[in-house]
Amino acid sequence: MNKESTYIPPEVWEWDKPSGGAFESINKPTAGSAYDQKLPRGKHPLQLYSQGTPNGVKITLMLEELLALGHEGAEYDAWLCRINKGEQFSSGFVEINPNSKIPALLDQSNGKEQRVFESGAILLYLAEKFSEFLPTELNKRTECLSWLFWQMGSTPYLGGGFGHFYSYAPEKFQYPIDRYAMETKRQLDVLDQRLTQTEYLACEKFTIADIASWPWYGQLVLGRLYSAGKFLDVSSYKNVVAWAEKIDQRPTASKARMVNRIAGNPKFQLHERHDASDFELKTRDKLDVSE
Ligand SMILES: N[C@@H](CCC(=O)N[C@@H](CS)C(=O)NCC(=O)O)C(=O)O
Repeated sequence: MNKESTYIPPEVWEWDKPSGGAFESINKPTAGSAYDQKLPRGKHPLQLYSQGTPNGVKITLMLEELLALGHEGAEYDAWLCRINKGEQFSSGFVEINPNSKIPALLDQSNGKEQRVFESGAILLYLAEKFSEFLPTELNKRTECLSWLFWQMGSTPYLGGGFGHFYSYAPEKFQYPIDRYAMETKRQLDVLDQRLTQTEYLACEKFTIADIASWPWYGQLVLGRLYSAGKFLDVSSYKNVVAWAEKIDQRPTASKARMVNRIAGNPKFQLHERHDASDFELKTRDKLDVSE
């Protein structure tokens, strides 16, 4: 970075102009709802308000896994919340998640209402509710929660750090790209070394720790995130690649990636999911794509 482009911060920061980059129209320094609108509700116990980003895919992967195990109580309506249009700032969404970020879940089972926000909290809620994907033995349960919290704490450096400056920022700045590429590679090495010890992140079984990490680190090493596979030399993290491919082969994985997805091949975009048959009948290629 040369001297002319060095930023000298004022004494008090003020929001006097949009920040530039892919999200400038939705980013602002205040919280709360921007307009009044109720959220739609479907008939199923679980109502998911989300978009098919990696954080969204964590929850659809968990729900499809629970349904594959036969848990009828995990039936869900997935409603699309278009974050690039600012729909996370509707009054209805903010009631469910005061932090205005997808994914957000409302459990309306048994005539009660429970909101859950933050993807890690949603995974833990569903794991406890259905007694699945969270080991009961203390040592393994603790290991599982350690990796779950590792993902929640680490990934903002991959997404908000590396992904933002490599893909979305208005210009390519070397300092942040170097800083976050280094941290992202360090995190991939953490996973790679861990996966020499166990088959899955927490233990020999697939758990919510894997469900939380795969949509980010799995997609990254499979070359589906930020077109950064070559730049980060992801193929050198052989154990992470093998782990990612194994999870990718689960029948639920492709479904999970389709729900609330609004980009890419229309065959793999299911904007809303209200029934298992929607994967066959209601993808974008099969609907009138006039909206
Ligand atoms: N820590 C949150 C992060 C959620 C998050 O960052 N969601 C993004 C999409 S992946 C979002 O809703 N962004 C909209 C915005 O920032 O306004 C979680 O894991 O649930």
